[in-house]
Amino acid sequence: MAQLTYRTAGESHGPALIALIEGMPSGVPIDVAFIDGELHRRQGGYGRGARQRIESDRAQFLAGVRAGHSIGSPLAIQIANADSRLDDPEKSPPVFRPRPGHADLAGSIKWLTTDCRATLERASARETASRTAAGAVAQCLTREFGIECFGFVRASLDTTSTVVITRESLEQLRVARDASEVYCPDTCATESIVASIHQAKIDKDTVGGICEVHVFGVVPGLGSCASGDLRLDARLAAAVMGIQAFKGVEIGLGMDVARRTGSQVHDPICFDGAKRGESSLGFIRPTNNAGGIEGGMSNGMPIVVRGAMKPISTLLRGMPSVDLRTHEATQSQYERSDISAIAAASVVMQSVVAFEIARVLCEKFAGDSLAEMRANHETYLARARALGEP
Ligand code: EPS
Repeated sequence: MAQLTYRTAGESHGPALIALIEGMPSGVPIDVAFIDGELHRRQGGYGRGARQRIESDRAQFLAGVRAGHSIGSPLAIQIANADSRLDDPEKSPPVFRPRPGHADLAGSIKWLTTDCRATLERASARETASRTAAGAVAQCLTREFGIECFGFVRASLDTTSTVVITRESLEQLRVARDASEVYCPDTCATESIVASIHQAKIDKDTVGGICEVHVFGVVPGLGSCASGDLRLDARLAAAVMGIQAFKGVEIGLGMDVARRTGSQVHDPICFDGAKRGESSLGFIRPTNNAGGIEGGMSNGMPIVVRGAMKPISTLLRGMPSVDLRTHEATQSQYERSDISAIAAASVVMQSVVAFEIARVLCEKFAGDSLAEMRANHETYLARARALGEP
């Protein structure tokens, strides 16, 4: 069967966005309410622009689903764009003054044009609606294996939340996150981040931040140390860096591993037979500096990924730029945009991380149907739990 993959298509102001998912086993319940809920969350957050009042994203399944379940064929999802105007020269005029930080300059040179419009339409983070839909479908699969993904905003500018994320408190954390204007389950940090986005608006400036995703319930052995491209951490890093505006990714301690000695970094290994039934198979680690991944493979601890999003590159006040037609110095062109999309980015990041987890799950427990995957999963766990037994 095909490897689990997805592709997206669509421009920000074209008729629709598309996600095409291949390799999904049959029999997976497709929870449309959950998928639309994730699309709705992605549209929210303090600092979003006027576009979100125009759109109300919904996933329309065009293929691959029957009676609420996947049928083993490719899934095609369409999300309609209400603000469709790509070919209207008045509403979508050419952009000749590229925005520093956006795809405008590099893309217009790449495609040999002085008009950045076509580049910016595809580079736009509107495309992340498709990824959110694909990732939400992936979560319909991972949930069947007891895997829970939780994405939120950890930091922005000089505010960093110290909130502790545990599986036991996931329900409360979800409620707190969803009540936060910036999807941060920490009231003080939320207030501070909202205040800085508000100030950026006054200053005609923009704000980024750090998103974090925790994945609970992943059994050991997903991914592989056999080659670099199969490593789970490498795949997660590529998936997160593939999100528009992301400039950094960390797993577990991340960059801080370089500032500590081995004994301060590596997580001791203990065994508790009473916890054999859990996803760790009883191999308890008092710390999780590895972020749930060792040797490119899941180790049974929660997977922890952080991603840094730069501030939005469309500034109301503009930035120094040049006119591509004349090469004369000018200010960058303003296009309607957001002040901050960090809350939305946390939903997108949860989705792309979930998709990678679903992908390695399908590799390890390959099957054409959910039932076959489940059987392979149970056989593996039974054998893994029996290791070391007399
Ligand atoms: C974006 C510019 C804005 C954002 C957009 C990303 O779009 P518009 O120019 O239509 O106002 O709102 O994000 C979305 C539309 C979305 O749904 O996330 C950009 O230039 O990247």
